[in-house]
Amino acid sequence: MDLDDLIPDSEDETKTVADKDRNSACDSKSLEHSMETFHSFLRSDKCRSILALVGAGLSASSNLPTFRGAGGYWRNYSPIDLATPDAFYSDPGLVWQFYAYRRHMALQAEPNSGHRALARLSQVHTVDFMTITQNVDDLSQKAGHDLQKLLEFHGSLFELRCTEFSCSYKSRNFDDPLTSALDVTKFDRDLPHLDPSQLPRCPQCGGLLRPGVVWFGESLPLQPVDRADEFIVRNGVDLILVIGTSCSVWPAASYVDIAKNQGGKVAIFNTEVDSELNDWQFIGDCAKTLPEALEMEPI
Ligand code: BJW
Ligand code: ZN
Repeated sequence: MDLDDLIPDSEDETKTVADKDRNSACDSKSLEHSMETFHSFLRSDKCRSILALVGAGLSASSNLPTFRGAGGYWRNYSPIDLATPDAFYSDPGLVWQFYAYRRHMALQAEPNSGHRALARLSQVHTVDFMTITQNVDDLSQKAGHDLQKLLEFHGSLFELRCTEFSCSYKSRNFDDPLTSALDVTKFDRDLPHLDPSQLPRCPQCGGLLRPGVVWFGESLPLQPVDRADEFIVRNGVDLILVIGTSCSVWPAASYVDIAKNQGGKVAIFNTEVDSELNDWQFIGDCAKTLPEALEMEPI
């Protein structure tokens, strides 16, 4: 597949704003112009290396809540109670119910046109491409994203790890529910207290298993971070696509500045306007704007 195959020759109406055009952003001519300048950059030989930084907004149209903002998890629950090692060790039953619910929701969800547009870009061989995903929901994988070009920075809901220091047990597991006590189809304040014996246990040593996600204060997995850095050293970054992320969590967020410092252009795909000066902002649901920017039709 060639990059040109993914880019429309003519556009229907698009809601895009380039910061350079922001003063006249309401003028539909300038909106079309932004998409045109994006496409001509994408087609040019100045755009040989593309990095995508993905966040929860990419899966919003697949009915998976984001973390921050209206309807986000952190609007109703504290990340301190649910997404830190301390939270897990003080109440593993509560944290496991949160992740059991998230696994259940993610297993019900289907990838949307945004996931599929990125997956198609990952099949293009005329451009160097890598996706850093902060998402743990497996939807990019389900959409057929090339796994060699997908770096899971925050782990996966479907990885289980043993908590015993002396045990290295790790597995991929898609069972739903994981145990009879973890049949959680609603996550609310009236959850039962669970005893650790009701939670997933290690088949090797009997220890408590934990979700293979990265909590606040934990180091990111070395391999994806190394591979992201290698990609940048080898190819540089001509363009970074910043998709459905608030860029509020580090080190993932730092890749925008890393790309900028390399002279890379920045294209934001978000429902909210970003106050930073970016080369392009495509405002709206990225399940719609991303396929428009990258390919002919949302599938
Ligand atoms: C749409 C849309 C639609 C909606 N279309 N758009 C340097 C400076 C400051 C702090 C730190 C630092 N280095 C490290 C830290 C501490 C910390 C951190 O970043 N804290 C910040 C809060 C300040 N980082 C860490 O602890 C990281 N570890 C680390 O750095 O280790 C080294 C170290 C250790 C100890 C000390 C110091 C260093 C680990 C971070 C792990 C984050 N984990 C979580 C939970 C994962 C498991 C789970 O899924 O439950 O990851 S937190 C949560 O936030 C989750 C997400 O991946 C992550 C990012 O959120 P994301 O994806 O951006 O979602 P939202 O909700 O924030 O945004 C959604 C966006 O979409 C919004 O903009 C919407 O507008 C938009 N949107 N619908 C388009 N349809
Ligand atoms: Zn074990």
